[in-house]
Amino acid sequence: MFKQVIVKKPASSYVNGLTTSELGKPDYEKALEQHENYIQALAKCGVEVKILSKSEDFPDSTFVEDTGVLTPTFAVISNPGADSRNGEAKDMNNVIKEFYDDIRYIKAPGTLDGGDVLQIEDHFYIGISDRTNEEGADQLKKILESSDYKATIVPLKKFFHLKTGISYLGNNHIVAAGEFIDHPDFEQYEKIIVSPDEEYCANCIRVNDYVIIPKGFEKTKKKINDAGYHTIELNMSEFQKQDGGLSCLSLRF
Ligand code: CIR
Repeated sequence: MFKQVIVKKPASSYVNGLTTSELGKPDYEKALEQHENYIQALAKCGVEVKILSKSEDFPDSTFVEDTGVLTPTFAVISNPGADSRNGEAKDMNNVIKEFYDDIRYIKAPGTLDGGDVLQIEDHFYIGISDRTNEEGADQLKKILESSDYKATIVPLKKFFHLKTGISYLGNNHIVAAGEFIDHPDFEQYEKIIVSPDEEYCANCIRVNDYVIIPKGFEKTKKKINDAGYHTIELNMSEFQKQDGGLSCLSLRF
């Protein structure tokens, strides 16, 4: 059960943020509208939403997930792997202090993006990607294991972040795309398989009684509904253009 969520308004500099997609430049007004709908959807899920004001200095800072990893008892402030995003973690540290007394840190030369961390019950999976290096993943693994969590490091082959291709819904169900469909680390879970043409839908978030999914992925939506979950669909077009998905836009705890 999540009680609290942190989000951050996109700044107008958002349209100049990092991306590998070829979907075109985001429309800022549309991004603001989609972000507002995201906040409304979270509120419908019964969480309290803390909305941080925008920071023009950090174009990608609306993707707050990358700045931390939150557990019920302690927080880990990450050390984001992209130079232009690294300072976002410092800002988030000040916010997290309002909620947590116990805060740990990923330290250089370790880098880690929260988008590379997937929690499945008491087991954390940590992706090694262009943003999260081995040193960062090892640091997080040690922090988690010292608090009796399990942790597995998963080197990524193609996905941008670990959670770009896999989500956990609860009840042993994962939503998996691409390299995660047959991945040995995830074979013990019951899979909702995402077809290649719907890959963007592999990043979805279970928030209490709902699974929030991106709009327009009918096959995956049906599979998630058939597995017994209520879905809320959101148009994510302006975030997809900057390589962002539903999980990236919030820290949930
Ligand atoms: C970036 O390249 O860092 C942003 N444009 C997208 C970050 C997406 N975050 C996430 O998947 N957790």
